[in-house]
Amino acid sequence: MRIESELNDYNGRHVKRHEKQVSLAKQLLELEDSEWNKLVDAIASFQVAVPSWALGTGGTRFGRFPAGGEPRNLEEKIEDVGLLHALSKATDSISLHIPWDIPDDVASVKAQLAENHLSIDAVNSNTFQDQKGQDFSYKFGSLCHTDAGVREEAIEHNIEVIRHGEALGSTMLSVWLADGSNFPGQHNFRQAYERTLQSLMKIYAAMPDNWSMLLEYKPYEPNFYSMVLPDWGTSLKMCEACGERADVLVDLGHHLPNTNIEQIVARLTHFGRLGGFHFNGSQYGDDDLTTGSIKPFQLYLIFVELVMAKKDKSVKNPAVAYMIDASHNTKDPLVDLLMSLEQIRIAYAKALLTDFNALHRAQEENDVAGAELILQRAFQSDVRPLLADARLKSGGCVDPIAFFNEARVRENLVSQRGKLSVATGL
Ligand code: PSV
Ligand code: MN
Repeated sequence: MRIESELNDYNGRHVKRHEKQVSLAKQLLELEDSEWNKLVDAIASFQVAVPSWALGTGGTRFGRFPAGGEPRNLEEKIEDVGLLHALSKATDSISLHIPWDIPDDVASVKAQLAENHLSIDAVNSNTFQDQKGQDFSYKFGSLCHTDAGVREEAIEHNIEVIRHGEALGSTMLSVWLADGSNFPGQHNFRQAYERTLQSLMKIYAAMPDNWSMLLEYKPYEPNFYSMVLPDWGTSLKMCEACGERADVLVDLGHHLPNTNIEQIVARLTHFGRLGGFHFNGSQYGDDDLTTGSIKPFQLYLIFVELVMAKKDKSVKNPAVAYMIDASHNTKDPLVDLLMSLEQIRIAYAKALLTDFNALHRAQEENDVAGAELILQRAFQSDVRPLLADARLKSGGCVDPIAFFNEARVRENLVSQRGKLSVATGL
């Protein structure tokens, strides 16, 4: 969908109001122009990948209610992320899931990516479903399986994912395993761990030198008694055993309720093994809700850790891959993703506004109230004009969701792709 002229027209009609808000925000946040511009640049360069599987409706265990106009193939998924990026200027890459997103024509996919100013983020393997024609079943696990044949099949699949990723210019393999047991006694926990590790080591060895592996943990699946990779500690141990280019991936929804995720983030940065994030919102478990919709303060605290780590020269490997991993049932998927992108940048901007020197002093002096007040001061600020300015200065839209609705983007997609189009994948 070509939107440049409509976008310029929309921005032109709203720029006066935006300028007024910028001037008020500068006063309220007590920022000089140079400080404002520095923040705008930092926010503008903060990019979060969108996964190919989040562009359509996900559904629940009981049903799915299509949004209409959902992308039917890889090209249309790239088109949708291109649109999200054109509006938000906050998502310059797409993460693919193999086998759902195997390209028919690599050269034309690359050309389409370049046209949309996008690149390929991590490529994800899928050993949580059996694929047509495969020799063995993952019913009782994949990399952890008792049968070496099944393990080999899952290892080969991951290597095939790496090859597809290489062709498209990716440099990251993301591994999430649904391996686990349903009942007590089913698994020998120690052996299941060891088999998984040996399998992962083979996959790691097959990666090109400039690649890294992201290992995602998750405490439970419905109907499961145990997961082979349930927590950050297990993931960290496996990464350390695999090698320097294996890092832990934190999916916000993959924690039991009330887990202190910000402390996990601090631990992993301390060990130099935080590789990536999957952002989403969660009330109970892996709800895959809009990022920041339930616990915006926790999201801010996570960013405080990330920004602090970046400032700290003793932290090794502070580069982190950011991605949204959400599912949409009642909201329009594209609107939901725009909402998440906004919330993530809001939390980041607030973390950037945090007075870390004062926080450090308060911590050293055991000034408990003072330390908390420093965080609250930044968290309670309204940073939305900063974000809008970052978008405008990068050529995006002053208000992406208002534009999306006014330009009737979903209605246009429905007329092009149909009401019942189904995204390949989840
Ligand atoms: C399943 O929980 C999951 O949502 C994981 O978070 C993965 O990242 C994603 O699916 C794609 O495999
Ligand atoms: Mn995830």
